[in-house]
Amino acid sequence: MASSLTTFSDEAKIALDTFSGRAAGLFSPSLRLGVTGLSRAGKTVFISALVHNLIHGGRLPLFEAQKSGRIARAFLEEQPDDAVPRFQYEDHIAALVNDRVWPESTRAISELRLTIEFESASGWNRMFSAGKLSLDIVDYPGEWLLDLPLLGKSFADFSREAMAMAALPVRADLSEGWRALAATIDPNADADEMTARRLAESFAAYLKACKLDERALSTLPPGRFLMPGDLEGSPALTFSPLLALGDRRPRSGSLQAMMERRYEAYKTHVVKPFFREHITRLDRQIVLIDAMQALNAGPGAMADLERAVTEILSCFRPGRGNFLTDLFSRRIDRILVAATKADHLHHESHDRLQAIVRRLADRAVTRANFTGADVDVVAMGAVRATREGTVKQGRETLPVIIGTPLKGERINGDTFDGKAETAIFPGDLPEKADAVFDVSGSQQPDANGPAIRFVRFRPPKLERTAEGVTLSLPHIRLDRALQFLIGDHLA
Ligand SMILES: Nc1nc2c(ncn2[C@@H]2O[C@H](COP(=O)(O)OP(=O)(O)OP(=O)(O)O)[C@@H](O)[C@H]2O)c(=O)[nH]1
Ligand SMILES: [Mg+2]
Repeated sequence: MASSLTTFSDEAKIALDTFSGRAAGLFSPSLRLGVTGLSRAGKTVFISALVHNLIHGGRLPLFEAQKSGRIARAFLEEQPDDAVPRFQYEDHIAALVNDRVWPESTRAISELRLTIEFESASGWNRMFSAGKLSLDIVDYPGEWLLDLPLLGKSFADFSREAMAMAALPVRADLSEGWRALAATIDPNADADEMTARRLAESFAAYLKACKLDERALSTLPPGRFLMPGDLEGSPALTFSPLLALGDRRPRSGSLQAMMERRYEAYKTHVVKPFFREHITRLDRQIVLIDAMQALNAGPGAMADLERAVTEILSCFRPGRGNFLTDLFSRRIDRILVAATKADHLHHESHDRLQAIVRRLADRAVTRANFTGADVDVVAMGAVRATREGTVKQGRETLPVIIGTPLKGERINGDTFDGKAETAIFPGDLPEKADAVFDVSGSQQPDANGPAIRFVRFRPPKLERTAEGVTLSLPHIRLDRALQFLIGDHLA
């Protein structure tokens, strides 16, 4: 299978990249960090908060190099790749800090280089290393990552899996229209552009519906069907899985042959270049998960999130079992699975959130048969938009979170104006992590109402010092994430 997937020129190109990467690395050690997550997971906010806290010497007690005062300075430098858009750090920070609004949704890849000058903790290292680390941070739409498994799947495999997934209880009603249409189509009929388009549009509409808040599903390839970018309307995006494909090769000129060709074109022209140019060069990876939204939507969404994480991990699995590993020029040695937006919960629930995500990651690691990289888990809030308090209700004292809900958010019929601060009791996460994955009891979302209820908050108001300097963005366990992701390179 491998030979049909990689051409000689791919491998040669990757070898060259590796070589030049290594050569460059001699002069300035660099670490490439991939920030992955489905859309709205919090990638842009995470990167902005990470850079802001490092540049402004934020409070990072669990980040050893910072805590022990060994970081001399952190600053932005010109990024290594001229052809990749720069991550608009300054704009995002201005929005967060000055206007207290969240950054807009990102639609394409971007990159940023942060250089850290530090003093090594060991005298031996101090002698040999320059005490300088360049952190290259790559931000890209998470949906695109879910395309990687397609590289190993034929059109028939893809069709079979897509059909099986569409029939799951949590998706069946959303996919009904597309499945009904697909059932009327004979794959052996003559290829016809209008049929292809109707099928593709119906399939894309189903994928988009899965992504909405109420379902919050995660495993939705092909990623460009959700975020087409400049490929909108191109033949490489005008295909759909087909029903009842035989084992025989499709007749030339048939609809099946056409769909298959376009599926292969999607892999060759969309998935592979992205993979080759960005993913194979990563050293570390953080996978951001908005578990809050999936928890809100129910066990079906949690199971789907787990499937997405499993598929992602299988792409990074080293060894012979993985056709993708031959392509890697560097080896990802650490992956952090981070539940974001923990500031929506009182800290008493953080351990439970972390237990749920650990449970999810552990099962994904087992299912993906994953070894070779350290995988860790953290419940994190890249930007902490709330503070904590208590509210008395009758004899009970409830732990609450206090913040400014975004304009238009609602709770119990009240609509917020985006100005007033409010105390909210978000509810408790279940004590046992298993409970949130259990689809046997309630397969439809919201059968018993959501376990937790959350509203979106505005970014926090930052204090200014007497000199008028704005303090760094508050966070929850961003320092722990940093320690895991880059701490060893600053030892
Ligand atoms: N309270 C809180 N909200 C957050 C945090 N991170 C992200 N959010 C919310 O989640 C939304 C999405 O965050 P982004 O960082 O833009 O998400 P993204 O992964 O870059 O999304 P795309 O660019 O659409 O792929 C924000 O607009 C905030 O409402 C956080 O740490 N705390
Ligand atoms: Mg973004």
